[in-house]
Amino acid sequence: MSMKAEVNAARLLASVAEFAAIGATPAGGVNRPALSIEDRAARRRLAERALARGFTVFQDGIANLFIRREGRNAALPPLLIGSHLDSQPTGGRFDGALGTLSAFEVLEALADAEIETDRAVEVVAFTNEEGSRYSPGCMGSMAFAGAGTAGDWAATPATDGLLLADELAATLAALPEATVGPTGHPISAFVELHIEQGPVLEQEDVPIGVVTAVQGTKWFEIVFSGTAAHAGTTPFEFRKDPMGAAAAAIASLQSTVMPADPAARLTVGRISAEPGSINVIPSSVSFTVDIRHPDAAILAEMEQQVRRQCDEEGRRWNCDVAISQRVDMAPGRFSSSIATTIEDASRSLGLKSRRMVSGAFHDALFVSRVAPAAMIFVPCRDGISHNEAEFVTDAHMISGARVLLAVVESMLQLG
Ligand code: HGY
Ligand code: MN
Ligand code: MN
Repeated sequence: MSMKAEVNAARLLASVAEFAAIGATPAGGVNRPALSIEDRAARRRLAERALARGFTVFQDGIANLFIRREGRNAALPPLLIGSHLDSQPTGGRFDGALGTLSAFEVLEALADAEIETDRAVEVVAFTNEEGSRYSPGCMGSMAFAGAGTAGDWAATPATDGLLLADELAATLAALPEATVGPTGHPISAFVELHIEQGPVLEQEDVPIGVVTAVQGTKWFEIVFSGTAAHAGTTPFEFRKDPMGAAAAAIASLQSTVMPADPAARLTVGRISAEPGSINVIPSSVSFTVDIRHPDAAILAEMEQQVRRQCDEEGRRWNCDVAISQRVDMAPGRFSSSIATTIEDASRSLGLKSRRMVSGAFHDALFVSRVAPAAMIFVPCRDGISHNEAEFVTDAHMISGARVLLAVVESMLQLG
């Protein structure tokens, strides 16, 4: 597979550094919540870069941002590449941004080489992949795949209180150069580059991960409700203490689910008590539960275990319990032919690769429901992600972008 275009390594690294400054945190990460001012700044910068190269820029109803380099035949569905620009509150500067900027670099490399393609190539920055400010995650790619609409989530309050509908409208309005079109359009295929966010590639010293599947994910919001009362005057037998119920339920789940199954994942990421006063027995305690597993049936069983445990502690502590599900992502498999193309591209560049399942969910999981899709992983230091210390070496960034370009050339039969 001889490549016709070449990644401009210095330009790619400069792009990553430039976007790392948008929403930068003092500890070296980024805080670019979905549909926030920082997210809009990153979108604007990417759109400006695109327009300067003569690419067209458009958005859809959920503010997925698309950059299009025309091909000879506009009637052909475009090849889509890209990822997301939103981040966790204390996120790393590579999660999502590296895939989006590597995809943009591919477009620039094709333009630099003045390569004409039959079909257009589009880069996408999907809206709200993280799901941290607004749950669920992958809103943009879900809407693109017809698995939800902006209307479904319009009234969702952000963790900072602003309604999604308002922040979405402001985000669309902040980029008047990007015409707003329908949500979801035909594509020939989708390839997403992303950091692994786990330790496997680094431990095995393999620069390219060929992602064949994504495990399933379920998110829950659990609220125990009791009776607010005085911390000093209320004996144990008079208490309806939701913190006791929540602590017992969390302790029980933490000590049983993951120890029993190395493939199982359970995370309690957020907990809060109302009224949150040191000398008041809370009236309610709410916390989130994120469970994951590659096997759908086992994931369903894990859900039942969470529900059983919470019901049991609710009874034991004489509290009410309300469990609402926020995310239900079934495990998904990617295109085996694109996976082979990624392997061939890696080999042609002299790069080792290995097939793997993603522990994190990604936009490609939903796009794979409407078009052939696959992912390219690059290693990150100590497997750390969703952490300001997230780090990827220059060499791995450049290798990843070169493989993405070679895959695009191969899928467009340019090689
Ligand atoms: O949570 C996830 O798997 C993704 O990284 N947002
Ligand atoms: Mn991501
Ligand atoms: Mn992430």
